[in-house]
Amino acid sequence: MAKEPTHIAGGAGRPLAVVMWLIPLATVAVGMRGWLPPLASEHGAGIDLMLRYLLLCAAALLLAGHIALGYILWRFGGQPRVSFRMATPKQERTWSFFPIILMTLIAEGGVFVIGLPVWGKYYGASPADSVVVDIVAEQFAWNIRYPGQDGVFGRTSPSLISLDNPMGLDPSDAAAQDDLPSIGLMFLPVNRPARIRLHSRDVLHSFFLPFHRLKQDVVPGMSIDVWFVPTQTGDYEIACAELCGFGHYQMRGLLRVLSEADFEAEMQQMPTFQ
Ligand SMILES: [Cu+2]
Repeated sequence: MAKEPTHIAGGAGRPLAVVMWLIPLATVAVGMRGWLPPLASEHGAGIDLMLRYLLLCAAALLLAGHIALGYILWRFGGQPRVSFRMATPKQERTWSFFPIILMTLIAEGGVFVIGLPVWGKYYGASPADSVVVDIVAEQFAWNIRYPGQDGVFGRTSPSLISLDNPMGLDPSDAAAQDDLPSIGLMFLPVNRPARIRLHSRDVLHSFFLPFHRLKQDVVPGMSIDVWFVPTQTGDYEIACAELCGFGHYQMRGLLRVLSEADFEAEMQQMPTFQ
């Protein structure tokens, strides 16, 4: 004869139930603190909303699950034995299907309704008056380039890469003459769209502007564009969010967001490639 299952929690059922309730409550209370850095871009509001919505869904599920588990411990923990009544296969199917539908509607629905428009804008075509910046990531620096007066980026070639010419700009190309290269320092005008064109010279990097809620992997062999509108002037860190090698920690740059007039003045002062 099969041995009857004995109780698991015994007399400790009620203290365990309290722990079961307190842990998620403490987690949610800590999570309510504002963890995000102050927002400094237009599209970032949509990203923050998406993040808060998903955290709220996760918190509700965490609380609901722990309240139910705690209740079972509180109610039945002290019993000398627990008898199990197994569900029928049909009941199991029904109760598996129900949470799938609920989660799809609540969480995935939120992703589609809130997240998809932000995603579409982030990767979509940028307005005609956008400032375009070309960035080549390398171990362990951000090579930044503006097209200069002619508005056209000059030709580049990997064979021309050197210490003095880290982006491999071609001096024989007329469009390259007035290009404005910079290492680790990027200027942008406030309240004007900026299109960032990302390439990598070596390994996988990730272009990260935490205050602007902008993060994009930089993949060797690919050219990836994202665009955003900075809404605050000031200095912001450009970080690499990909563990890209031993010097990863020092792969930092600076984004300086200026007024339109200051930005134009800065562009005038930057030395051209040739
Ligand atoms: Cu990196």
